[in-house]
Amino acid sequence: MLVSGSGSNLQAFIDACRDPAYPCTVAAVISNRPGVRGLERATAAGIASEVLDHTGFASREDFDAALLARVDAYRPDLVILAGFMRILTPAFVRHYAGRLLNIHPSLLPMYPGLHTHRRALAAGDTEHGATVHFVTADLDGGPPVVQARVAVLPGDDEATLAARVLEKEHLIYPLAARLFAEGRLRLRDGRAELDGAPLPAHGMAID
Ligand code: NHR
Ligand code: GAR
Repeated sequence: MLVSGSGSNLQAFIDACRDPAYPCTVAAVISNRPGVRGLERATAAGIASEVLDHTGFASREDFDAALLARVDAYRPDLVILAGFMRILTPAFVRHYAGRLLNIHPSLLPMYPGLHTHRRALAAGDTEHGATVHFVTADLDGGPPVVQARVAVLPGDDEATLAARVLEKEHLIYPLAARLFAEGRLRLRDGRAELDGAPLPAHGMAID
């Protein structure tokens, strides 16, 4: 699992794993930023963790090559980006094609990139949400797997809206990983499939 910050999505997985019926385990947590809460959460849960500080690398390619080597050392079935804030190179994404998931805090394809809550508020949207998607070289443009909506309420600011979206993230991300672990979810010919049938363009809707 790759993190850059607070790791509340990591925590949702740690909590899901307390159920013996949950079919995933978190093999390791790698952060590109030292000292973040996500690393503390990993330690507290007895999960191996590492820091790979991107500021120590001359290029994105060099950082991603080192990251790939560290990730591969754990032989993961699935690589999960959870609040990971570095854009990954096409070489990294290709290496993990079909086994790399991200959660993005918007109703993709709306608002790829950063500051999604601010942008949804500025646009006057009445709905917002989060999307789990397979990662491709197209930033936040890979095939959606699961999407959850929330209402934007009068008086919302970035913090209140982000908190409402995060609650949904904590439900849909462990769900998506479970479907993958059960062999029900896969990427085929650039499309996300559930039980052998293509998912809708926005992914499975969870409300
Ligand atoms: N990499 C690829 N190739 N494709 C995706 O879809 C990716 C990805 C890496 C991360 C997460 C994504 C999000 O959910 C993600 C999806 C970081 C940035 C960004 O601009 C944008 C989107 C996402 C993550 N990062 C800056 C950069 O220069 C750094 C910003 C910072 O450090 O605060 O890498 O939102
Ligand atoms: C989450 O809202 C996640 O969707 C978002 O950052 C937050 C991380 O929270 N991801 C991105 O914006 C990726 N660019 P967490 O660290 O508490 O899981």
